[in-house]
Amino acid sequence: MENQNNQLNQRLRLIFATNNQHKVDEIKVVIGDQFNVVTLKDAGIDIDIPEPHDTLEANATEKSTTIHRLTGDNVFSEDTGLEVAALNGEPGVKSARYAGEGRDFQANIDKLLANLEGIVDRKAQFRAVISLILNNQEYLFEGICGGEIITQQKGLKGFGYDPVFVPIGSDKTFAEMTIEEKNQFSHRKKATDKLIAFLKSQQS
Ligand code: ITT
Repeated sequence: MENQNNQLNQRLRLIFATNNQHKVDEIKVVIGDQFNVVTLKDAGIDIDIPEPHDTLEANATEKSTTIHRLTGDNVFSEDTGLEVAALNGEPGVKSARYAGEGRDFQANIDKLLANLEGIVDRKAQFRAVISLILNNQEYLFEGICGGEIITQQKGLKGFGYDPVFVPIGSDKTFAEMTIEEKNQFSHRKKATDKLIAFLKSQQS
């Protein structure tokens, strides 16, 4: 037991600056017990972090620096956008609030499908940007998943635009996949893999 506690104490502790439990669930599957990932909730921090900027990078930085300023701890955050080619990259950085301040997943999907009605080119990508603040220095990691937007939503798992997004290499939407299946394709998994590789390189 003491041995186990020692191992736990030695793992690098990182606060994950998000209020999105789906992101926490997906990233925890990738990181496993390699690092001690602490959610805002676990850390007792109840804050709605603003995302006022017009790039994913700047919003990710805003989230990690806000929590870093508050705690002084090592922190990472993640900002993701769905970039649709025929819509000039929209909803992009506005993905969460595409259909309004209510941040309603279904309303966002309805607006997306309405804007793509009759459009043949359905190409899209999810782009995730992770901002890590480690020992007071910031590092950014990106993950991209290409795919297409289907015309009618399918599946009940996941969150956000998952029911209308089919990644390249699959015939299922993200909402028809388990977290493990989604992680075989996902933007978030790719960005997290880069984060893990970097953290390991800093430890050795
Ligand atoms: P935090 O800022 O607290 O991390 P959030 O939900 O506001 O959580 P983002 O600003 O990064 O996160 O996400 C923007 C929106 O993009 C999110 O609300 C979803 O609608 C969508 N989204 C992000 N990742 C997604 C994914 O893996 N699958 C489907 N939709 C996703």
